Amino acid sequence: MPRYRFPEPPGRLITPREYLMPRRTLLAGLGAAGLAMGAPQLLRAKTLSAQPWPDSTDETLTSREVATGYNNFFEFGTSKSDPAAQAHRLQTDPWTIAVSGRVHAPGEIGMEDILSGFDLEERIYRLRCVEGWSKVIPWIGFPLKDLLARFDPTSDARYVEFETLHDPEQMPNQTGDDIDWPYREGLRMDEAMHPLTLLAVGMYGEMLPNQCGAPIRLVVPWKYGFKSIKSIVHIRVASERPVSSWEARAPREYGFYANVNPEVRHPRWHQATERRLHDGGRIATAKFNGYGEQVAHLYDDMDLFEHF
Ligand SMILES: Nc1nc2c(c(=O)[nH]1)N[C@H]1C(S)=C(S)[C@@H](COP(=O)(O)O)O[C@H]1N2
Ligand SMILES: [Mo]
Repeated sequence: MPRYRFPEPPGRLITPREYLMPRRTLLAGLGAAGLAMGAPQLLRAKTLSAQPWPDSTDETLTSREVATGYNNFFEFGTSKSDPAAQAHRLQTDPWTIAVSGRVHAPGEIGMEDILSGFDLEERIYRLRCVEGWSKVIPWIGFPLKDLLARFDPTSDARYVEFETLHDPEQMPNQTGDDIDWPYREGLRMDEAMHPLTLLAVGMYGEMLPNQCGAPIRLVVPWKYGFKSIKSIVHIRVASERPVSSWEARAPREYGFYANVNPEVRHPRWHQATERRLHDGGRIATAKFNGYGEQVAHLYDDMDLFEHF
């Protein structure tokens, strides 16, 4: 018996035809056999329909091949090709996320509960991601706020911290010291509650491939890529600002906020342009990665040069 079924698609379909044709659901990928094999499963059943974020980009999508072959996932190595070559070692089923800290209902939630709790068939978000290079990806996911709500944050909840799995047997580069493992990231509560802050579970109509952060990762489109932490096992709601892994490693290079700001140089390189991966073209990087209309108000009274 399927553990999750897509309802009938809504009438208005916006996502490009090529991502509607495969007629897949996330369901097949949930089977133990499916995920254990590591390959993203072809998803069966009803049409995967779409209701993207209304202001999502109309830029050309990055091909699936490029998006899944050029990655950063330091747990598997530091070169862009390591994740695709090594991430098959990661066992993503079963998977649970523990939610702790400033919440009234701390606990654990399994991936199948997460997936069955959201109308994923209506949740395709075509968003751009940037960090020197840029991709445009049709994510499947849901706003982080919808998961946080299930755990009922307390009134002094001001930040959210995320942690990736720590298991050097599955993640071979965790024996090295590139990062103080496990990989950790954080958001301020209003950033975490913004509807553009997603937990992604799929892309291109399939379950996330391991190198892209299976089975569940963060996507924060107006921030530099390193904020979008992969393969999350722990979410801690906090009253104090957490210190993220990159910030801990090099505080002058990687700020907590990490908002895309082409005017703020990284000490070792400028951040004014990006290389578009779909055609190799170099283009000017937009402030907030182009999502300023949606998110600039979050930072109205902040100096974004000081809080970079
Ligand atoms: N756990 C974990 N999450 C991670 C990383 C990582 O090394 N480990 N790299 C980050 C960085 S630096 C980037 S640019 C993006 C890359 O995401 P992509 O490979 O899907 O493009 O993932 C982010 N999330
Ligand atoms: Mo990155």
